[in-house]
Amino acid sequence: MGKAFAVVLTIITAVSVAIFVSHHWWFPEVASAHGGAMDHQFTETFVGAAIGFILAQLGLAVFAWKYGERKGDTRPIRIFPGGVKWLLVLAFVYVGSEIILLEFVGQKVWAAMYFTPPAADSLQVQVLAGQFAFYFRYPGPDGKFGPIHTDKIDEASANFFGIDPSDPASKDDIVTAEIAVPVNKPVELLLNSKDMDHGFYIREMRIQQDMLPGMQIPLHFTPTKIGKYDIACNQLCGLGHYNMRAFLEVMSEEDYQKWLVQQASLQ
Ligand SMILES: [Cu+2]
Repeated sequence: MGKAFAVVLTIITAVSVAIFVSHHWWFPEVASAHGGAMDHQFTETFVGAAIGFILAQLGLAVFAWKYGERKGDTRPIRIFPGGVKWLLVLAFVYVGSEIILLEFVGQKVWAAMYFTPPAADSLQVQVLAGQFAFYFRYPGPDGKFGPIHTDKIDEASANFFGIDPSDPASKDDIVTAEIAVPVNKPVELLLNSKDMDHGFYIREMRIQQDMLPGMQIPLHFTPTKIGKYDIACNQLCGLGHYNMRAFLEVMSEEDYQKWLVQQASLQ
């Protein structure tokens, strides 16, 4: 029984690894400046986890082969050398060192996004998530966002950000239902939620960030490819979650300026 189990386990391990190795790459093509480093890290993590997986499964197979029950075996039941305590210690060290190693090699890419301030000339865009839509706000010619007044949020009058119209900083703000940015220019998003936990995820940009009520969370990236990209909410936020999406349009500088003028005229 032990030997049969060992053989089956080895076959399952080999087939699983073969499926992963022969599979095409998981993500769509990178369209942001930091995306390459992110993919590199992803590959490293994947390979590291695969080595751990193979070693653990083969280790299990070896033990099953060697110590598995045999017909007519009257010897006493064998236990791990040193007893259960050392088995647990080994498991802790094995899993723990894998996690610490991955944290250690992965923190560089993460820190480059979250601990490095955005470029001084970044285009700032405020994002507001609510059940079940995203809205975007550009600061207008004065470069200033008026404050969000939650009590003034009113979908019926399209005041999604709770803008106070008498506030001079808010007067020129441009609110849109999709976001457009010029290519190769750093962007800093200021993420807000008005009701609950939402997610802001653009696969091609390799950005993903939760959006929480009461917090304005900054997130910066530089788009490098002109195109239209899906923005998905990736936190299950209610019955309409499946329908919560918007688009990011990366344009040439010229098209972006035209788009901005057009959006301003719609306010
Ligand atoms: Cu959502």
